[in-house]
Formats: sequence, C-alpha cells, structure tokens
Amino acid sequence: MIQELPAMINARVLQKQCRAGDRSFCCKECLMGPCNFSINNSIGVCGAKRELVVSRNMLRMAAGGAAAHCGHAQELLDFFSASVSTEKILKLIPDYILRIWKNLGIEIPAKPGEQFREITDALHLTSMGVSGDYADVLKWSIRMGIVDGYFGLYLATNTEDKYYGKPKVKSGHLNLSCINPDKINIAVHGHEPMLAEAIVKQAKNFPDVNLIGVCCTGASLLARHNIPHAAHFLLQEDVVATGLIEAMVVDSQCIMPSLSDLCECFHTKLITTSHIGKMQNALHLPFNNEEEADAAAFKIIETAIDNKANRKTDFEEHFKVNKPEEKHVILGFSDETVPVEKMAEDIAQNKVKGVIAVVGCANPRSDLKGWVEAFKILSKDYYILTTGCMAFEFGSKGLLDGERFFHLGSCVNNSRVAEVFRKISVKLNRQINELPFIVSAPAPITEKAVAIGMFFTSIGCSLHIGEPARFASDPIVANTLISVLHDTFGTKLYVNTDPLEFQKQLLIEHSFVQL
Ligand code: BF8
Repeated sequence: MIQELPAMINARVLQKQCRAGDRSFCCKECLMGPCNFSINNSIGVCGAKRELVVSRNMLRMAAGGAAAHCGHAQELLDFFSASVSTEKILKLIPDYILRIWKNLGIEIPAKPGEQFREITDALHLTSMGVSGDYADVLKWSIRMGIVDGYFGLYLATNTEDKYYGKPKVKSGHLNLSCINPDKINIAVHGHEPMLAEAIVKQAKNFPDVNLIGVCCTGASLLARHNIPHAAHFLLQEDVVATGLIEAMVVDSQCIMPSLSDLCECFHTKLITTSHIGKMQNALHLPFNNEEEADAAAFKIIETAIDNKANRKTDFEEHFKVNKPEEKHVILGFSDETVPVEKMAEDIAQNKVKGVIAVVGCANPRSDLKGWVEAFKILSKDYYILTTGCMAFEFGSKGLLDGERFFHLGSCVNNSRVAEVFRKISVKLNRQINELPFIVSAPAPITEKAVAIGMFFTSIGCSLHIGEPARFASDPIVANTLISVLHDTFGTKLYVNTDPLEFQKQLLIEHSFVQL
C-alpha cells in the first residue's frame, strides 16, 4: 500500500472542481437533470430559474450543517439518557430578535424534537417541485440558522458543560510537536466528547500513553484537560503521516475518508466509534453509555499499546530531527471569562471599533496566510474571538494571547461567542444588531460553517464570507441577502476573498460607534 501513496496524492492534486458546481449553478434535485445554470437566464428542465437553484443549494447546505450540530447535541443527550429542555436556552433570545423573526414570519420550534422536523421541512421544500419562491427559500436559510444555533450549538455546548465542566483559562500546547516518539501516541479526532472524555479518564492509568487531539475534539480536549491539540482539519493526515500514531480514534464530522487508506500505509490502527461514522479498514468500537464508553476506551488503549511493536523506528528518528517548534497558546475562554465588561467599555469609549468573531474552517483553497495577517492587523482596532480550525490557525502563528485574540473552543462552542455578544449588548443597553459585531468565516469548508453563518445573521451580526461562490454567484440572490440584512437587521453582508481588501474595507467603512 505504501507504494500507492504517491499515486493517491497525485490523483487528489489533479482533482478539479466542477465550474458549474463551484458557483452553485448546478441542480441535481431530479433525474431529468443535472441542469447547468452557468449561462445567464438559464432555465432548468422543470422551469426552475437560477436564483431558485442557488437559494435551494444554500438552504440544503444550512440544513446539512444544522443536522450535524443538532445530531451532536442529540447524541450527547442519548448518551446521558437526559431529557431535552431548551426552555432556559430559548429564554436567552432577546425580545427584539424574537420580534424581528416574527416580522419575517419565522417561529422558533416550540416542542422537544421539533428542530428535526424543521430540518426535514427544509429538505422537503427544496426537493424538486415544492417551493418555487427563491426569497422564501432564503428566509428558510435564516430559519435553519436559528435551529442550528439554539438546538445545535447552544444545546450541545450547554450539555457538554453540564456533564464535563466549563473550560478554564490556561496555557496550552498546540501543533504536531506534541506527538511523542518515545511514547504510545493515540490521536482522538472528531467532534463529540463522550469517547474522548472516557479515554482521558482511562489513560491516567497508562503513563506511557500520549494522548493528542485533532479537529474540534482536539479543541475541546485542550480547553478542558490541557491535552495538546495536534492538528486542525487540514493537518489530520499529517498526524498519521508522522508514522508515530498507534491509534487514530474517530467519531463523526470532518474526518477525511482518506484516513482509511492512509492508515493502511503506516502501522496506525484506525478505530471508529460512531454508529453513523463507519470507515473502511477500521476497527469499530461503538458505545451507548458511560460504562460502554469506558470499556471501549480501555480496549483502544490496549490496542494502541499492542500496536507500538509495529512502528518503524526510522519514523522516530525522522520526527526528532524535523520536529516542529512547540507553540503555546492561551485558551479555554468562555462567555464567563472573556473580559466582557472591558470590551463593552472599550467600545463605548471608542478605544476599539468592535468585535470580530473569526469562526469556522481553514479551507486550503483560501489565502490562509493572508487571512491570519489581515486579522492580526485588524486586532489593533477590534477584539478577535475565535473558534474551530481558524482558532488553531491563529494559535499556530502565535496569536492566541488572551488579550486581543480569545480562543473560545470548538465549532459548537460558537454559542459562547453569541453569549459574549449578548452580554456586551446588555452592558451597553443596546441591541446586538446596533453594535459593531462582525462574524467572519474567511475560509469555510463544511455545511456547518454555512449554518453557523446563518445563525449569527439571525441574531443581528454582520457577516463576512470568504467564499463568494455559493452566496454571491447569482446577483439576485446576493442582492436579496444584502437587503434582508440591511433592511431587517440593519447589518451588513461582506463577500470578499481578498484578505487585504477586506481589511481595508473594514477599516474604512467602520468608524467608532456613537453610543
Ligand atoms: O466543526 S472548523 S473543518 S473541524 S467544520 Fe470541521 Fe470546519 Fe474545522 Fe470542527 Ni468546524
């Protein structure tokens, strides 16, 4: 298999994105298609126009993201046999936001489980021959944002905090240098915390085991237990490619299917644990409750220990010589530890222009270096809150200082960002949508990033997307979104792929607020 690795890499490098799909100009909702809407005024076989198709594609992405976050929350609740109570969470929605939603004709799910009905409805209405009204479809994207935010992000984060504790501010270690060639390395990758927490508990009895985290599970393990965060989405393959990982344990979301082939090229044992996240060539160790999770964690550690004998010692030498420089970051912030009062005062006294939340993924198609540099410059005028893979990106460049850049955790922890915005607005006695709060997803990859963007839009934040193709490819859709944000919320939509241009745009357009 190891001989096939260069061929696999070449095939991926040569993979070209479809020009129609890249701009969301492709409809695949029925078997008369696919229809291509690249030419102006194109009409599909069924009569659908481009604005309908682009809107439907966007809603389907938002629904996919909401399904992932609500699914994450539900898995947690099932694991703890806990009943769903969103009453406390929904009380956090300010009355003025509820009024805006009411004016838009949007109602929030009232009964337990109704969020899943909303997701089903979004998929139903975007299937062939249901909604033909592109503006209503766009409105549903905002509705999916609400479902994602309160029944996904908030519910998952609050449940995690209830059972595993709220993170505390600390100094932590981030990047591949945390892999230890002298120990048994177990990488825990994915999003849900249940198995990761069980492994942390079990690993305490095995001093030769070095636990490391990947992706959002990595962000959570770092924030709660100071387990080093080895890699974000983009670097997950690099973790295995060190040849030093005895077990790569995955659950769900953002797990590259390539790991299956990649682990075969090395001695790494790939272990899946989610009932929906199966992989080829993997050992599957599912669990349903704490007792079973402990047993699965013990078995994983045993498997990793046994597998160490299969590691090639050449990789140890290579790693020691080429070990990346250690990066230390300040992290573990929540809405209770971010200096909300100071932020509010600084906004009121015109010491800063506002707060930018840089969320979501690190897409290799984007100018990541340029974005990091742009936010570094913007941090002179704005506080920067960050989560997910962008937080890792900032950390690996030494920017997570806990003074201007605040790491608030994984992607579901974006509810903490929303809480910071809400608390600042309460302190200043202003509505969220009257304050300079911008949420930026400069390099989105997943459907979850679209749902998160829609959530922050729905609570009155301005939104920046560094991926115009899906949002602004069709001028009718782009203008509708811009006017909904402007007329309904009084906020802005920035669609910009150029870091320098965006940075200049913000500095020119945004002056200090007059409170
Ligand atoms: O939820 S930032 S690539 S790891 S989707 Fe995935 Fe994007 Fe990374 Fe976690 Ni979030």
